[in-house]
Amino acid sequence: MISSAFYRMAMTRGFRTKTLFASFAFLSFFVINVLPLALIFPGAAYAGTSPQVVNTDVSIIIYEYDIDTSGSIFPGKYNLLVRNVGSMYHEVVVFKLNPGVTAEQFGEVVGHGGSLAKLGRTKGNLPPIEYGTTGNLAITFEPGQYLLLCFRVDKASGKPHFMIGMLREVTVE
Ligand SMILES: [Cu+2]
Repeated sequence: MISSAFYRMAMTRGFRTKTLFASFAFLSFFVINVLPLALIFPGAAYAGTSPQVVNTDVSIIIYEYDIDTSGSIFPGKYNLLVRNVGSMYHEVVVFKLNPGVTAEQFGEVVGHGGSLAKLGRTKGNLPPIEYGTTGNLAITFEPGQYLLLCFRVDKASGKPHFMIGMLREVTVE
């Protein structure tokens, strides 16, 4: 009984010592590492809780003549992996449509040599990449309607690729 009580006491004291040490270690860590960082870069110490994560889980496949996305895109930062699995050069232009503008209207206006400025604006682009290669497209998506397009001109028909299939409408919400 005595040894048991002594053991319990020793354990309790040991626990207290450990807790105290852990508190001290945490405080030291905070004062030495976090506090100066917070003073130099306000907000940096909280980077882990801010929405700065770059999504790398969506890829885009381009070929004659289509653009496929591997998954849904939500508002946020993306580093899209683009794979050209076709047999010619292709590009990806990310165009954000103004509210109310449809893909059909975009096709009509641009097909007749109209201005892109009234339809929306370009949010990013991956310059043409060779077939069999990959590229990366870093882009921040806000809620809205987007078009993924290839403006390369088809030699046989003289038409831009987006008019013969390389146009993908994407809703971000
Ligand atoms: Cu193309």
